[in-house]
Amino acid sequence: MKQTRRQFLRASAAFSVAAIAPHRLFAQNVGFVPLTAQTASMQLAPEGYAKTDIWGYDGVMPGATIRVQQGARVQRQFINALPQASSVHWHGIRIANAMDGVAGLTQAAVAPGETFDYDFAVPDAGTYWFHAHNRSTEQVARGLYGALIVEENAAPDVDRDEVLIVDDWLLNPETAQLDADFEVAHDRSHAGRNGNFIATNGDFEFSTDVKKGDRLRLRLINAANARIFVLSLVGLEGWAMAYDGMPLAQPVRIDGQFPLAPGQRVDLFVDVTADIGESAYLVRTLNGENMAQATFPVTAAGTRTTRAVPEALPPNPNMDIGDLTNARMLTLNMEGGAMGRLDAAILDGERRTFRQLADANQFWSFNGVIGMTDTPLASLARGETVRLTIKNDTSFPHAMHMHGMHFREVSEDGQLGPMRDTLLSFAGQSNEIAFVADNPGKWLLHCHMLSHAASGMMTWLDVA
Ligand SMILES: [Cu+2]
Repeated sequence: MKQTRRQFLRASAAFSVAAIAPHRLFAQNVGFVPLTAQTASMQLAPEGYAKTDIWGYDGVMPGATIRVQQGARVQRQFINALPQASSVHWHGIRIANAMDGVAGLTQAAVAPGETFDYDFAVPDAGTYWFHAHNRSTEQVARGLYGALIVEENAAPDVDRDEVLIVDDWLLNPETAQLDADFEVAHDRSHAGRNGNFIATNGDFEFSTDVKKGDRLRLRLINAANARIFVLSLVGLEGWAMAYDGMPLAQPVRIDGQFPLAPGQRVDLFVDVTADIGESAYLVRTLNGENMAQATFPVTAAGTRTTRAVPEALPPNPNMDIGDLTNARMLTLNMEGGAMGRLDAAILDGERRTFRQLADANQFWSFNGVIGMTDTPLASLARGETVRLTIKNDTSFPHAMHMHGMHFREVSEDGQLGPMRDTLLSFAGQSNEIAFVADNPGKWLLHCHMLSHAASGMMTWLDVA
């Protein structure tokens, strides 16, 4: 079956998930729900193509959504039934450090056949996600992720709550199998590993019926290795309610396109304004073309036709950054990559020329250093307020993710922006973020373009 790339992207056919029951390889700890990373296959490409071999939690991609109440505990016995060591990171949760799941920093990678008990409280309501954090470029691309939804204790006034995980896959158009070279130098030195097949919740023609006038909560999560989704709404009047889990003080009306970088989430409230018999859409714009990222056929009238602008979601605890006057000032210079200006940087304690770095398949530096070292970017006292300037002296955008703590962007006039855990920094930009180092432990700070993280863009903060 020969198709052009575009036809492949657009092909339409029925779709069904082949859910494979998890193997019960291991005894289960009392109270802990098993979460098994395992190989599986699913009909990702259109019918007529082969099923795609994936790695999934409990054999499905995305993994089953974990939904808990704010303040509850999450207890999962991670079971590694993969042929490769792995670990689970709970992205955006202000978590106890030992549960953060960063192989090589907060725990050892869990070997094949071994288990690890994750046990943590979720202090903040909102939209979070979990994903593999060992050899992430490969393991997330193979499908090891799912949504972690923390519900407000007072349910907001919406008719529906939908988790929409957007992702792309790099598939061989003949075999529908994932390109298994996860260390391509071109991807690492340029924009990262971009896929040629795009879908929502693993369904390239994701569709769910709605009623006119309904208010939906759409929880968008970008699980892609590198793709920045450019999204907009058609037939929906919408408001951004939260970024990266954290409620906005005031809902922000969606007007036009908005970006969603890898690792980022946005909670939208959307009112269905399209007429019965029509469809509303979440639209992605790519190379000047608009395509349906999710379709909402309007099949009936809802119970309400007019609505007030939504009230803000209740704030999470500890969202106040306080006074920045005496904040510690730090700088992170991001350099390297193709079309960059990096002449040399430190790799494994030695100064290497950019040519030597490229030979080692390493391309990006933070403050002149490539990748993780024993020395953190900064050692912070617990409770210390920090202002961190992130300078993007590269030719590519980066999605900087801080583990364990959320930050606010500081604008040039000193205003504080929304609280987030992942900052989209465009080429040539300088962004300042501020945060309170209130969570003790070793916290990774890295680019969520996973090929970039694997080729240099990783450091960490030590909070004592
Ligand atoms: Cu990057």
